[in-house]
Amino acid sequence: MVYLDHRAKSDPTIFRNLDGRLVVVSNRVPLPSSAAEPAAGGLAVAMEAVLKACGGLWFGWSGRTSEEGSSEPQCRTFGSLTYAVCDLSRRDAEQYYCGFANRTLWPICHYRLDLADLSECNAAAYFRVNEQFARQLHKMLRHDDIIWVHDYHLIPLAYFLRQLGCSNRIGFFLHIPWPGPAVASALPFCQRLLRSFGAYDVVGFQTQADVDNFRDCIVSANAGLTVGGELCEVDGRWIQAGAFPIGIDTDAFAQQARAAENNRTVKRTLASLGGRDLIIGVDRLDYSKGLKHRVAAFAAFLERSPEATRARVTMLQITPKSRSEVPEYVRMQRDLAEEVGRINGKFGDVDWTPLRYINRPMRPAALAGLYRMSRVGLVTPLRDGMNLVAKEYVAAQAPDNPGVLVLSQFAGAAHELKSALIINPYDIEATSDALAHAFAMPLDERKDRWRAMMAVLRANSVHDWASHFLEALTTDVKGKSSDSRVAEHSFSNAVGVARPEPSSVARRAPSALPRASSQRRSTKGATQPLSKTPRRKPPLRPNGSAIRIAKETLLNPQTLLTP
Ligand code: ADQ
Repeated sequence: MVYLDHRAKSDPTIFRNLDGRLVVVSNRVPLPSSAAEPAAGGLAVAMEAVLKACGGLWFGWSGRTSEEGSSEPQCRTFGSLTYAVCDLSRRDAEQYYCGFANRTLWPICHYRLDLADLSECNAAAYFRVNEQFARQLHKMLRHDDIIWVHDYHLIPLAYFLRQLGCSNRIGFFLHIPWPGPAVASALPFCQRLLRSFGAYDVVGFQTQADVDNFRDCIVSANAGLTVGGELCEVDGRWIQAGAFPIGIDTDAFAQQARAAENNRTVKRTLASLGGRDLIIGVDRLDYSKGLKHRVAAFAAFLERSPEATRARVTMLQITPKSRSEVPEYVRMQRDLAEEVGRINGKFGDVDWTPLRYINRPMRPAALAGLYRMSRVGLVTPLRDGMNLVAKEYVAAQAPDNPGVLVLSQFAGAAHELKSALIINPYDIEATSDALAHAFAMPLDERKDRWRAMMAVLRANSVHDWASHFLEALTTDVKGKSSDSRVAEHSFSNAVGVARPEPSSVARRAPSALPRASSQRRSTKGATQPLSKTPRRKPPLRPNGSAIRIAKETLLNPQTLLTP
């Protein structure tokens, strides 16, 4: 079976050798106020590096709302890179962004069915806004643009672009986990969502486990069929679904950490510790990050390790608030602050605050220095697509005296950083034991583990990640153009294998389309057949009941990766 090895060293010239312009689409676009101002966040930095190397267009939501939203994107160009952003109406921002994206897709993809809002009007807004974005983007597209769509906010975007006659190569990368059918089937319009993946040419996930889950969902929701390798047929089109684990700019981050010795925040922190060892946690304030479990594990560690209490080991948890407009986040914020107060009250002393809890973002240089001075990086998400903090912590360490990474088995990063101390974050005692283990670990073992992890990070930087994805997107492994239908002969000719026998194919029954066939229109005379199966209307009502959503929503633009 022919498929790309995403772990092979990338070809950096791919950025420059793209045949067409690169168009990146993400929910939020970090519009700089000047060409010199760097974008914030891993994704932003990575995409900016790629777009600067090859030029292109970055399209998405401005993060602003107005009564009506904007009908035309506002564009700004810096050198060869154009940013195009649209405002949303308040209602759309509330229902699409705070609603379906952050209160339905986010919790379900993070296995939190208990927190999912299954409101039908939010789901409708999600498809409506995606259609709106597609219309606005379509006007700006050239025939040879390569389009790369990011994250769960925009799953159906390509479907709507195809409806408008777009036949460009379109790829999608999901930054968060994709659950198996038992969980994903709780999504309102689950089949419709899954079938809209069929409009992409390449769909990328963080881990092979996510890919496997996706393939299982396709089959179990009757949305398509899967064959060996990375190919799936979804809604009559072949898509390549593969794992493309995201990396960081390893060497640049390591360099930043080395230089951070002179950083003011780092110096102040060091002085305030008075020689005590530091454990560091860095996360957006999000229930997926396992913060409640983490502080409980730290308290258990103090409880169970008299030496740690005597040595006054300190934990620094840097956690900027996020999604404060979503009620679950407000509750979590309050509960966590209370718990931190309780732990400090119980263990603290007049000159020792065991748990320093900060709700502010930090500049990357300070963050890199704080990672470097920390004896332990404590990363305990209950579920995470990748978790870049784990990778940043490793990259920031001093080679001659590296700290220890304690990492949740439920982070995508655990699939790569196997030399970390891998823990089950739900198991508070095991996590507290891992902390004790980390402090007792001899220098040689720390060095060995760090070297192994650093080799992994160096072999797959964020630039490798982008270039692997773009290689896949610009390589026609399926022997088809984006506007072609699945053809028996083109499949076997292109990949050099016989079309699989029906027995080796997980088959789906004819099923509903993302939209009724009468709505499949095209513009400029370019028809875009999307399915060869008989069509039925999709079920319109999701299961479950609507949970009340906040009416007065204050959008708080976040500069982190997945606000
Ligand atoms: P996030 O859920 O935001 O990302 P993560 O991967 O850890 O999580 O990335 C967070 C980024 O924000 C890191 O680069 C980190 O340095 C930065 N950050 C966090 N707290 C900060 C603070 N206080 N100050 C400054 N910077 C801070 C989503 C998915 C992840 C996936 C990424 C990338 O949820 O699973 O790894 O996208 O694909």
